[in-house]
Amino acid sequence: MTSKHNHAEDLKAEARRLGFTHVGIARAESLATEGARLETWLANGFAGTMGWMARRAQERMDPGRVLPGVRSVIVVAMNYYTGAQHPAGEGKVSRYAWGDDYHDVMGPKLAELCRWLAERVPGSSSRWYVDTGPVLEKAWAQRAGIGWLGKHATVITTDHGSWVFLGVVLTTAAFEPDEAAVDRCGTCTRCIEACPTAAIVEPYVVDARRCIAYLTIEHRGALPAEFEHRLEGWIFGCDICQDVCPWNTKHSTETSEPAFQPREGMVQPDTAMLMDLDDTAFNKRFQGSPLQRTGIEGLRRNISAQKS
Ligand code: B12
Ligand code: SF4
Ligand code: SF4
Repeated sequence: MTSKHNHAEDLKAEARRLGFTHVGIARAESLATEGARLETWLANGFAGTMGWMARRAQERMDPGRVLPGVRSVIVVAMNYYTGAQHPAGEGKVSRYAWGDDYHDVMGPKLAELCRWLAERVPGSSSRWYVDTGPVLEKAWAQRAGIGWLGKHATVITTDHGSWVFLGVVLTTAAFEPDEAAVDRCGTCTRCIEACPTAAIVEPYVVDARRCIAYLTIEHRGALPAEFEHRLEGWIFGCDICQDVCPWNTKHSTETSEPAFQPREGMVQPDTAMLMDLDDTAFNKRFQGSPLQRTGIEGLRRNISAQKS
C-alpha cells in the first residue's frame, strides 16, 4: 500500500449506490476528547447495567486497538423517517423499530462496501460496524462531517435531522478526510425541557438510567420503582427528544428504503394482543424486528408498567 490517498469520490459514489444517504471520512486517530468524556460518563454510572459499554472502553477510544494499521474511518448513515406519526396515549414504539431491524439492512451493505475496498485498494483490510462494535459511532459521525452531536445526544444531519442510523468502516486504506460537522443547536434547549424523566442531565449528556429508551429496551429485570409508571406510553424506545427537535420538525424527509416502512401494527400496536402472545407466536410475528431484543417478557413488563 502507498501513503497516497485513494479516491474518496469513488468510495462515496459506491456508498450512495448501496443506498446510504450520507457518507463521510475521518482520519483514524485516538479520540482524546471524546474518550475522556466517555470515561466520565462511565465513572458517573450513566451506563446503568450496560456493562458491555465499560468492558471495551479502551477500544472505543482508539480505533488502532480494534484494527491495527487503521488509517481512515468511513461513516455512513441511512435515513429511516417514514412520515407516520405516533399515536397519542399508550403503546408507543419508537420510530427506529417500526420496520426491519437496521442491523440486518445496513450490515450486508457495509459488508459490500468492505468487499469494494478490498478490490479497489489491494492489500488493505477493513472492518465494518453497526451499533454493536466497540466504536463511538456518534463521535466519528461528527468528525466525518455527517452531523453534530445534538444536546439530546444523537447525531443531527442538516438535511434529514436525526432520523438516521449510523454505520462505520475502519480501514487501513487512506482517504482524504472530510471537515468535521459544526454544532448547530445554538441556544435551543427544547429536548432538555421535553424529556419527561430529566435524563438529559446536562447538554449533550444522557444518563441512560433515567432514559426511557434504556429502561424499555436495555434494562433487564424489574423496572426501578422511580420510573415504573413514568414511561409516558412508550413500550419500546422513546422519541420525545427527537420529535421536538426543530431540525426534525423542519428537515425530515421520507426514506426510500422499503425495509424501514412500518410493519403492520407497529405504529400503534395492540397491547392486549401482545400480553396474550406466547414465546413461539412472538418470535414468529416479530422475526427480524428490533423488538426481538427485549423479547415478549420485556414487552409485557413495559406494557404492564403503563398501568398505574
Ligand atoms: C449505548 C447506546 C444507547 C444508550 C445510551 C444513549 C447515549 N446517548 O449514548 C441508550 C440505551 C439510552 C440509547 C438510546 C437511544 N439510542 Co442508542 N446507542 C448506544 C450505542 C450502542 C453507544 C453510544 C455510546 O457510546 N454512548 C456513550 C456515551 C458516553 O456517548 P455519547 O452520548 O456520544 O457521549 C458523548 C457526550 O456525552 C459527549 N459530551 C460530554 N460532555 C460534552 C460537552 C460538549 C460541549 C459536547 C459537544 C459533548 C459532550 O461526549 C461523549 C463522548 O463522545 C450507539 C452505537 C455505537 N456503537 O455508538 C447507539 C446509538 C447512539 N443509538 C441510536 C439510537 C437511534 C438511539 C435512540 C434514538 C433509540 C430510541 N428511539 O429509543 C435512543 C436515543 C436516546 C438519546 N437521547 O440518546 C443511534 C443514534 C443515531 C444518531 N442519529 O445519532 C446509534 C448511533 C446506533 C446506530 N448505529 O445508529 N442508546
Ligand atoms: S429518549 Fe426519551 S427519555 Fe431518553 S433522553 Fe430522549 S426524551 Fe428523555
Ligand atoms: S432540540 Fe434543540 S438543543 Fe435539542 S438537539 Fe434539537 S436543536 Fe439541539
